[in-house]
Amino acid sequence: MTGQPDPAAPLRLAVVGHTNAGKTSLLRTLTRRVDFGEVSSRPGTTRHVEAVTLRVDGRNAVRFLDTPGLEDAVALLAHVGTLAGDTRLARIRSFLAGPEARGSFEQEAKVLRALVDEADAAFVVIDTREPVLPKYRDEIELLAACGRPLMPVLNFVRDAASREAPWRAMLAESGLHAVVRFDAAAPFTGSERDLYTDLGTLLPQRRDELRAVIAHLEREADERRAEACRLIAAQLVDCAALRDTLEGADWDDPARRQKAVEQLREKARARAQRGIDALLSLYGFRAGDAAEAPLPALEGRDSADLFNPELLKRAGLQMGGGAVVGAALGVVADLAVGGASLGAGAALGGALGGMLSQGWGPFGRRVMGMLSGEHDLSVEDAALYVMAWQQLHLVHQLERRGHGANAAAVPLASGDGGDNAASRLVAQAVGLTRPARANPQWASHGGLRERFSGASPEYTEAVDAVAGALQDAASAETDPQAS
Ligand SMILES: Nc1nc2c(ncn2[C@@H]2O[C@H](COP(=O)(O)OP(=O)(O)OP(=O)(O)O)[C@@H](O)[C@H]2O)c(=O)[nH]1
Ligand SMILES: [Mg+2]
Repeated sequence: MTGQPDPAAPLRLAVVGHTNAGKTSLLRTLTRRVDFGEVSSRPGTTRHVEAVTLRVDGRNAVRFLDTPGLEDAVALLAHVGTLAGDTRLARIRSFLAGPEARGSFEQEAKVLRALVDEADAAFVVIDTREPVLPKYRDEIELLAACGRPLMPVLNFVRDAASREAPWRAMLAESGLHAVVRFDAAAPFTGSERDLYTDLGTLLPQRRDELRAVIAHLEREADERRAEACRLIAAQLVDCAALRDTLEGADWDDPARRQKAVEQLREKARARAQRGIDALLSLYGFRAGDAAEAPLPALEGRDSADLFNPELLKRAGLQMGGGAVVGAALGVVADLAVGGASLGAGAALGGALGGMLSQGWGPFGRRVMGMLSGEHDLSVEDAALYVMAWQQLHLVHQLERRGHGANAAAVPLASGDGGDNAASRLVAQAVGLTRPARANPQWASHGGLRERFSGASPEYTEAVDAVAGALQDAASAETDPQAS
């Protein structure tokens, strides 16, 4: 159990602490596994020691042990004090070998056994909302007696009730000077890096392994964001390619026309929902974790709906005021009705453009009679902008969210951030979907899993271009100085 580490063996880290401190939540967040263990606000949730590994470059780099919460440290410390042994660790071993370890202190014994026999070090998770009670001092003393390096992890530090200072003071008194702040529900940017870096000060002989873990996590984060941008880009290109054709008679009937508009909107919403689900799963969350899903939406009611008129209006401004689509079909301008553009089709030619942009009225009166051909409906750029912005914002949230919180879902943004570098880049990304307007067959690439197989080079090129602009937008949003 002691001596030099086997370089092929994973680093073994026990996660210990008082019941309900957020141990299982921390592990979910560190391993990005929303399905690991059971998380609940009721105490005593985790009943057994459970392992979960973090793989780095194809090998098991860290083996975490989730443990049950400590409940009765005061009584246990008193009991251990009565046992035979020259050292604290010897007395802990006597306890683990004795009958009480299978009796009234069974829960505590599981924790201490994991620490003594199966761990190289431990994270001690602390609910900093709690006052520093004597029982918590006893917990630290018991854990320290196990002779393993301990790294306190201050949890719930974002909570208004957090009492970080007295906890830090108590830990320092106990000889625990390396302390990490970590909110398992909403981790700070870089706090994972701090966690492993500081652990390296306690485990100097494992420092290189820990550096490799950090490098891997950062690479993974970059790759995840690039993949997220490709997913959003595929949704946008797919939606830009959506095109429904209306026969002349359906076109002439306002009710049928409106129905066709709504059908197209539904298609766009369904695709957006698929994009959201794909993003959630990419970040290790479950579908349904994003609140205010745009489906099913009542027009104008749902603040996060793609076709919310207010959002479209703002998006239209950001897009440069116009709703100019369908250029590849030879159409100069579109008649936009709440985000579903009523493309006039190639047959119209350019001459009617100015008139069409006036709205339904003039169109109905002056043009309707002239036309009896087919008409194309397509999704307006402004709606694509709303979709891109919402999904990018979701990515931003997911990057900052822990996997332990089973409470609040991620809200979908109901507006953009105004005119800034990020929103200009989003507008640029939408502009890059243009080739899709001339390729209605691309709309069927919507199945995300197979989105790149069998796709034409033009399609892949368009998705890559849009994804590139979205990546720039994501960086601009994360770091406003970056652009
Ligand atoms: N706001 C917030 N909630 C958290 C945080 N960490 C955990 N929680 C919540 O606190 C409760 C307890 O979390 P668990 O992860 O089950 O705690 P535990 O230490 O594993 O508990 P036991 O297994 O019972 O010992 C759950 O409701 C979590 O969602 C945090 O950092 N911030
Ligand atoms: Mg637990």
